[in-house]
Amino acid sequence: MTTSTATVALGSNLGDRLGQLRAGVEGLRRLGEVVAVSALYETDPVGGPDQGPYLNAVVEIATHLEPEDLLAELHRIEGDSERTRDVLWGPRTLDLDLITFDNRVVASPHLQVPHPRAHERRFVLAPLLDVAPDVRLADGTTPAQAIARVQDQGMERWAGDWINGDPELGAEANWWVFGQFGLLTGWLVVVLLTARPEPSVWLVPGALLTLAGLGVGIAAVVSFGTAITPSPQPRAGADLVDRGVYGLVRHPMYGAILCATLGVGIAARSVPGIVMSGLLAGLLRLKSEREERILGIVVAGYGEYRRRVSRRFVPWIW
Ligand code: PH2
Ligand code: MG
Ligand code: MG
Repeated sequence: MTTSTATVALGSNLGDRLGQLRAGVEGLRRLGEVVAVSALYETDPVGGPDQGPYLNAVVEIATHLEPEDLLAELHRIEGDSERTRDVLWGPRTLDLDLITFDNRVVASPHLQVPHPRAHERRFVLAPLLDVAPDVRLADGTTPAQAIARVQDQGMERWAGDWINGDPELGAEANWWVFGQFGLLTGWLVVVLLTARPEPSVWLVPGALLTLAGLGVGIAAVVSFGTAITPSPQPRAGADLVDRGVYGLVRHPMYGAILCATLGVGIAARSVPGIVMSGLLAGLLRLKSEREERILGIVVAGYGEYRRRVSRRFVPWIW
């Protein structure tokens, strides 16, 4: 029996995207030997209607199947993921595309190999470069040559073993925590040094804001549970928390910290303290953006949650 080497591109932008990609690789293991799995990529959608970002990867398999039979099996695996095929290039739970098959050229009505558009798509080329840099694409180029022309298509690469573990922010996670507590310490020192103790009209609104912040902070811990952490890296196997204050904003703890520090600054009439709260707001905004990138991959349903709960820190406002 002859063994052939094929590359298959996987994509998902609906529901539990990572879970579906893993299920796709599991399905491919039944068609032959999975020789290599690329890194995981989050990619801007290319073509089609307005739709959410994709997760993409490429797998190389050694198989005894012929191209047409392999294609039929890919469609069967897609069917197992309850894929619906209503919109051309529209959102899908799992898409498996045959990219190359040895160095064979197939041109039949329902199958073209090498894939006729792979060389125009960074979401195929980047992961293909990870596993099979020497393949020839439909226009005769290699992945490295073709990718130079599509650098404008947005993507982020998540290195590491995404089959057995979650994507990780790595050392970056620690820097965000370090920055956050550094700014909080700076804020405290600045407020203590510049507070104006004589009573003023600012005392009551400042104190109310501080109490509101403390209340929201406690409510966030109650909703999230004791597994709450200052790290932007989600814990392994984390579930979506969308109850309580997490139904009002996506980052109630950050909202609480901003509210409380601003309240203290106002009550103490410390302009430098208020400026520090502003810096903290900027840092927490950037931190939450990085955090949401990885939450969107690791926590099933986060994309839908993000659309439902549209504000990060302050209901209706921010
Ligand atoms: N698949 C499509 C259409 N557009 N865009 C990205 N980023 N990733 C995909 O897998 C993808 C796409 C049709 O299959
Ligand atoms: Mg496709
Ligand atoms: Mg397809």
